[in-house]
Order: sequence, then C-alpha cells, then structure tokens
Amino acid sequence: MPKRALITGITGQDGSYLAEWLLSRDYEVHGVIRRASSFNTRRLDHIYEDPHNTGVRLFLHYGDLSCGEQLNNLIYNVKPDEIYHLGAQSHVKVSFEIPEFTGDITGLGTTRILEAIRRSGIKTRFYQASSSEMFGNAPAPQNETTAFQPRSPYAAAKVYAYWMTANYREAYGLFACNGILFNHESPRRGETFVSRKITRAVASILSGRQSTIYLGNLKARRDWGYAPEYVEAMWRLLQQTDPGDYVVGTGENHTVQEFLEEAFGYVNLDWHDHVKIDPKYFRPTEADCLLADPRKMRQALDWEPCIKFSELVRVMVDADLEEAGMTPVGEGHRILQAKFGNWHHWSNSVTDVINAASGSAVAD
Ligand code: NDP
Ligand code: GDR
Repeated sequence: MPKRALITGITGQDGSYLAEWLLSRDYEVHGVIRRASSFNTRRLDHIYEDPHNTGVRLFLHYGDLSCGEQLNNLIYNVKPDEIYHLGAQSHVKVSFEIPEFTGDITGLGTTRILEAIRRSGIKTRFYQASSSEMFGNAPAPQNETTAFQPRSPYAAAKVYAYWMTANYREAYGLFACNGILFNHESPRRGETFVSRKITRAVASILSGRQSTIYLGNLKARRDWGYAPEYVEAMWRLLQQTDPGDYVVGTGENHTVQEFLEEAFGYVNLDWHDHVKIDPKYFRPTEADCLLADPRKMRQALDWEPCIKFSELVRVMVDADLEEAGMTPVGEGHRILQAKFGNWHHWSNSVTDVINAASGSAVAD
C-alpha cells in the first residue's frame, strides 16, 4: 500500500513542491483547498489529473482552517499516515493589518488539526510549519534552544502553534514535529514577498513595463534558501524514529539590499537607478537579523542545501525573465541542471507553473 499524506496549504509555494516530492516517492497525496470565486490552483496544474482517470494519486478537498468540523471529517475519512500542516496567513506585514484573522488561521488552525487527529484516534505523523520569525529579536545565529522573541502578530501566532504541537506530543504521545524553517524562495514564491517582488521587477524593468520598484527596509537580514530543498527536509523530519523540533536553514544570511545587488547585477542593471523607499512597506516591529544554526538538522537528517544565495537569485530572475517573454540569461537553468536532484527540473517545474493561467485543477 502506498503511504497517504494530507497537505494543508497545498496551493501555496511549499505545498505545491511538497506534493510533487511526495508523488515522486509514490505517495497518495490529499490536499486541502479553499473555495474561491476564481481558480487558485495554478501551482498544481502540472501535477493534477482528472480524478475519473485510473491510477490518480493526487486528490483535492475543500476545507478551511477556520472550520474544525470539516477538518475532523477530512482527517477521519482520509486517514493519512502523514499530515503536513502548511496552511497559514503567511504574510508578516499583512498580519499587522489583520492580527485577529492571523491568530485564528495561523495559530488556532494548528489546534483544530491537532484536535481532529486526537479525536479521530488515527495514528498519523504531524508536521507543523514553524518559522524563523518566531525568533524575532533573539541574537543570531538561532537554533532549537534559542528563546523565541516574536515581533509580529504572525510570529506570535506561530509561537502559539509551535507550543501546541509540542504539547500534543507530550500530552497525548502524538508523533508531532516542528520544522522551524528560515526563508525559502523560488519562482513559485508569492508575488508580494520581497524576493519575488524584486525578481519580477527586474524582468519588468528590462522589458520596459516598469521603471521603479518601491520597497521598505533594505537592512533586514534573512537566511534565504531554495524552497524545493526545504520540502525534502520536511519529509525527512517525519521519517525519523522519534519526533522532534528542527531548525532548517542555510547558515548564511544577507540583507535585502544584497538581494537587490545580486538580482539587478545579474542583468547588468544598477538597483540605485530603480529603487525608491516607501515607508508603507516598513513594519511596526521588524526581525532585524535571522540566521540559522542548522547543525542539528545536518547531523540528524543528513540534510544540506546545495543551492546558494546567488544561485537562488539567478534561478528566480531567469524564471521571471522567461515569464515576461524574454530570453533568460541562462545561469538559472544551468544551476538547477547541475546541482539539483532528479525530482524537480526547470522544464516541468519552474516556469511552466508560473506561466499556467488556467488554474483548472479543481476539487469537483
Ligand atoms: P504560502 O502563502 O505560499 O501558502 C499558504 C497556503 O495556506 C496557501 O495554500 C493558502 O491557500 C493556504 N491558506 C491560507 N489561509 C487558509 C485558510 N483559512 N484555510 C485553508 N488554507 C489556507 O506559504 P508558503 O508555501 O511560503 O509557506 C508554507 C507554510 O510555511 C506557511 O505556514 C508559512 O507560514 C510557513 N513558513 C514559510 C516559510 C517560507 O519562507 N516560505 C518559512 C517558514 C515558515 P490559498 O492559495 O487559497 O491562499
Ligand atoms: P518575511 O518575508 O517577512 O521574512 O516572512 P518577506 O519577503 O515579506 O520580507 C523579508 C524582509 O524584506 C523586507 N522588505 C520587504 N518585504 C516585503 N514583503 N515587501 C517589501 O516591499 C519589502 N521591503 C523590504 C521586510 O521588512 C523583511 O525584513 C517570510 C514568510 O514566508 C513567512 O511566512 C515566513 O515564516 C518567514 O519568511 C520565514
């Protein structure tokens, strides 16, 4: 029997890569999607098949993290061997504008799933998408023993969800793990996160459609990695003999300004000519310096990211150039071919997805 996984947040950046990874390992994959008035499954189109076909292994179900009843039914009926809980209101800046909603979805959403597991009585392994944002103001580098000092409603909600996961592990013996992931990006990154905002702007500026990009704090430091490598880390974490909590990152950080320099420099543009600061993009409180100390993960799970910072930027700029109808510089293709494993390639997984417009993968 193939293993069965349930993914919340399957339509997001990580969910779509994780679904691909699990399908490549012969899993049956079930995903929770939200009902929307327009298609929201663009990142899944390349792996979705009509459920009427034979041999289909990807199934989508409507659900919402605000509704425990539906999550109870889903978990009881699907009986997954592994649950990857990635769904969240995941934007830090937006969480200052909708703190209550963020607490409900990003914080309480985790409790609803943990309760659904407990009440259903099924034996499953649970992954909680914890975040480096929980460290906030804590001195860098941060690891599993660093005390959390959250600096946003999003980070506070994730801290609550982290401790609920730990509590269900201790109280009920659940195989529940926190992956404390540092920033990871890709051509499928949401367009309002700073990495993708920059790489899309580079393509837009080169194609003459835009001349200026407005940004906020350029001094913040982030530990940026390549998302497909991080979903493999999530899976490895659930394959351990014992459950635990792990920091996942590269161990190298850069400022937003350095991201700008790399992205604009790659296509021979000077970012100073195109960037303006708009105070509206500053956060009321900021996590200034996030840097992973990923020694535990490296030793226990033998996980080491192979795509480095400047390579990540090249992959993303190339993909956005291609999406804008331009010829990519080409380093991005070369890097993925040379360095990445065999389940994720440029041709079927990078630009095909961001180009997909139909979003036709729907649950019913
Ligand atoms: P995305 O924002 O790309 O995806 C979020 C997913 O959650 C989407 O599928 C979204 O659905 C879904 N979602 C949002 N609200 C609800 C809801 N009310 N009910 C059901 N589903 C909902 O995030 P990422 O893929 O980047 O991140 C995955 C997880 O990992 C998140 O929990 C994030 O907070 C966390 N994380 C991410 C890091 C990163 O660098 N990417 C680092 C550390 C943690 P829809 O498509 O309909 O909006
Ligand atoms: P982050 O990612 O908040 O780290 O959360 P984001 O890309 O939004 O910000 C990174 C840094 O860039 C600065 N910044 C800007 N950010 C955005 N979005 N837009 C701008 O115009 C801009 N200008 C400067 C920010 O202030 C910040 O310092 C991401 C999310 O994926 C979370 O869900 C996840 O938990 C963490 O990464 C780890």
